[in-house]
Amino acid sequence: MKKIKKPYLLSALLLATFVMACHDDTITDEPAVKGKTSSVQFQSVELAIAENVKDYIIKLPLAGKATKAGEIIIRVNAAKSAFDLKPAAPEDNLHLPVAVNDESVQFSITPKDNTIIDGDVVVEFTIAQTSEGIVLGDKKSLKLTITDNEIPTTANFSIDKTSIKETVTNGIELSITLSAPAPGTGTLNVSAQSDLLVYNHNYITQPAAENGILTLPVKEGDTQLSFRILPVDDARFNGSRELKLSLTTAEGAVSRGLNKEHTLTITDDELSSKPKGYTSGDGFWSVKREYVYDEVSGRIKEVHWEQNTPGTLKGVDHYQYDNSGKLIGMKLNAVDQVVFTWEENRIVKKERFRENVLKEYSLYGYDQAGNIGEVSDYYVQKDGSMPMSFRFVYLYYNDGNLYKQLTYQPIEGKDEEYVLISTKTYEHYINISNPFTMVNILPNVNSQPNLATTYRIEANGTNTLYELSYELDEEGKPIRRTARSGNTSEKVSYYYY
Ligand SMILES: [Ca+2]
Ligand SMILES: [Ca+2]
Ligand SMILES: [Ca+2]
Repeated sequence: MKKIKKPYLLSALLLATFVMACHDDTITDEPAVKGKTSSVQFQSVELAIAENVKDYIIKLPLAGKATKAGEIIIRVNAAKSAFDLKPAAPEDNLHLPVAVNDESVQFSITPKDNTIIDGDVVVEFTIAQTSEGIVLGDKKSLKLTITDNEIPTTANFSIDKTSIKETVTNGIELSITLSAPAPGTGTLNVSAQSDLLVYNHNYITQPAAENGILTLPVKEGDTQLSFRILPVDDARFNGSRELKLSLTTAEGAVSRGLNKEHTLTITDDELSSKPKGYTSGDGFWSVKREYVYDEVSGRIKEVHWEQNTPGTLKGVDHYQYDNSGKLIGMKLNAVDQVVFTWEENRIVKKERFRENVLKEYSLYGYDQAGNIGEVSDYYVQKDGSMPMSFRFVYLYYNDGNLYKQLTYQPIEGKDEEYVLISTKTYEHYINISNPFTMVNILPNVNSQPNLATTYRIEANGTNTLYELSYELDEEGKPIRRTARSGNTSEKVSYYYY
């Protein structure tokens, strides 16, 4: 006998006496509680097995051999389609026969194995009934978890970036690769986000996105998913804009891999190839200009400029137009106001005001071909007077390219008499369009429609010739200009939208 604690000692002794007296088989019909009993229970209350095991044996030990033949009934609580039992369990009851001297009863379970992600199944076995001579131990029930042995397939964007022209309105298909055929059904969500692109306005998706989320269903066996982005073609100069696509959530037979992001650039046909700006200089000094265009009209809206000499100066000039699109002014870096005066469809005067006070002005004269032939600059002096400071004369080739700029200064005290102080000469041009003139006379005028290949400057008794060479992009637009003279060279880089 096992040790028994004191309060039960007496009854235990009585029971022991009784058992010893009644060990004879002749009294097997006596109530079991009065006879020798064995107890039955599960070995544990919880257990997990994989979906793909076969004939897994679940044993219920009998503490004390069985003294009588009988049976133990175990109630099975689960969707029975998930497994087979041996013996079978009609009406959810497993009948396990017990023979005399049995030390255990058992049954086996074979889960239904499949290739799909169908989740775990929990089966509860409960000892519902025992025959005479068998009592219940503590572990009356077993919670058996049949774990699904399929793992989700992994979804990754096939590539991380693409671009599409706004005009390709049937769109682009973007694919998502699955690492293995999908073991079941699932759902993958893709978010579409952009600072500049608005759904329905600038693009749509197939399947349609709801609140920026596309829902892609996954079918069993799928090895790839895809969706389409369809740009909306508009007439606006809206430039290249990025759409960020992200795999946000995955459910069921699919999980997210490492390549969760894809950037789609929608390029604009209106702004495409327009001059964006340039940088020039070397390590010590540099100049930068960037042009920003109005989205509706396509006209230059702002010029962002920066100078490093080596101290940095930068600012933004805003161009101002009237209703007909004429450039009527510029706000320079939010300080100075430039006003253009037009006559017969051309600018004849430019004035610069600071706090409404005129600081300088220029007068423009045109030659017979309509080119600007002469410019006179007038600056305010300390005494408040505004004499002419410089006079420029421009000479052109027949095709409108600038040939020579002559710079004069008035001779003090002598009316209408000038001294030539410098000339710039462009002796050769090549037949390639030049979006960035080297001589900005007025912002709405290109004095060099073609690329110049030489540039000569004569000033202070010197005469320097620069050879200009260009690097072109695949569309034939200049992307770099190198000016060489002797051992010195200077580079300018040009950029486009
Ligand atoms: Ca499965
Ligand atoms: Ca367009
Ligand atoms: Ca556009």
